[in-house]
Amino acid sequence: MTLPRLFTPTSLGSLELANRIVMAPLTRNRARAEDDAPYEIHARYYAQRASAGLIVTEGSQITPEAKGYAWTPGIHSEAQIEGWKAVTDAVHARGGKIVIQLWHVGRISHTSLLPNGQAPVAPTAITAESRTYDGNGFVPVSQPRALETSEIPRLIEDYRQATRNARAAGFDGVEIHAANGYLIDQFLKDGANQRTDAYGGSVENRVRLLDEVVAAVSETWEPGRVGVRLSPFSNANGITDSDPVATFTAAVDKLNAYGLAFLHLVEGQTGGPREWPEGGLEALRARFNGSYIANNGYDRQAAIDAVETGKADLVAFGKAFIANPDLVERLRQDTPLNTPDSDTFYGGTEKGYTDYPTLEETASAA
Ligand code: 8OZ
Repeated sequence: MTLPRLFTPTSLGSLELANRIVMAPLTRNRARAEDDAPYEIHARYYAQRASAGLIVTEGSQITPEAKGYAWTPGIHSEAQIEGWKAVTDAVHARGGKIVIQLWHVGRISHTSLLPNGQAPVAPTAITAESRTYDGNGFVPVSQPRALETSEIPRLIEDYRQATRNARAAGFDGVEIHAANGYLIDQFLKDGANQRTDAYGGSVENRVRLLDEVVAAVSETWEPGRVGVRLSPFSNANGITDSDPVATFTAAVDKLNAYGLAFLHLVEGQTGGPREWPEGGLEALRARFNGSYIANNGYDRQAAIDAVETGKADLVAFGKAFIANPDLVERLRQDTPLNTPDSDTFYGGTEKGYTDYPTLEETASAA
């Protein structure tokens, strides 16, 4: 039997990958409380998963104002860069590739998580119907304030600086988080963006922030090391759009100008049903001129089929990677998978993080 393409090497922009299985970005809320830095347990966790063709890290705030949950890591301070350097060294020592997800939550935050108790920033001062985790429990997100037009250049500069930091931390590239109802998605979707300046109103205006961020990030590093994650049809974090096919057709057209490493789509509802308007997802995928990473609810056979038929170039797995550090080997051998424990997804330390056994460990314990 020949090896399915899913398990074969590929190039992704400037990167050479050992296979087409991607570890999806996964928020785990285990950064060091005093400085939001990753540390030894993160290096161990990611190194355990280095056989993925590509690891996309958990979302990492580009500035203190970009933070929306307790204990998420940042990529804006020296301590954070140093912590991430240990992570990238550990992954590279095992032959893996790792990009960092650059994250700005926009309105999905709480004043208690932000500098000086300030309000979250958003395209428009509309409070999301969503909750966040403030370190004690789930709380409704705070009322945001609308960004002034004059603040946008500073925001773009924050993305540039985070990209420089990612490079200094030894990453292979970055993924721009433009999905799941966070800041860039808030600009894209008209349920959250009612601006009357050049960043709101028409589709052309709503895709402007994404376009400017991608331009800045790819010029700060190189386009072959930059990917973008979108969730066109997702209502995650209370976001809506009146015409996602039109909005995201315009977004993909913008992205096509850059020669990016990849486009990574959450297909349907984030972590939920794979639903979208008839042909909508397929049209977006066909319109993108680079490598396509598919995500959302794939199992082994669906991933093999998607890559075999060209529906996807790579497939990202989330929960399966939480519970299976050796997911690639398990999929290759078609062996049973460990079951993820949702009680330990968010927060804590090693338990449910670095203690899931590999096949080998399970065999030697038997
Ligand atoms: C789960 C919990 C908190 C944040 C996303 C970054 O949905 C997240 C996230 C997921 O993109």
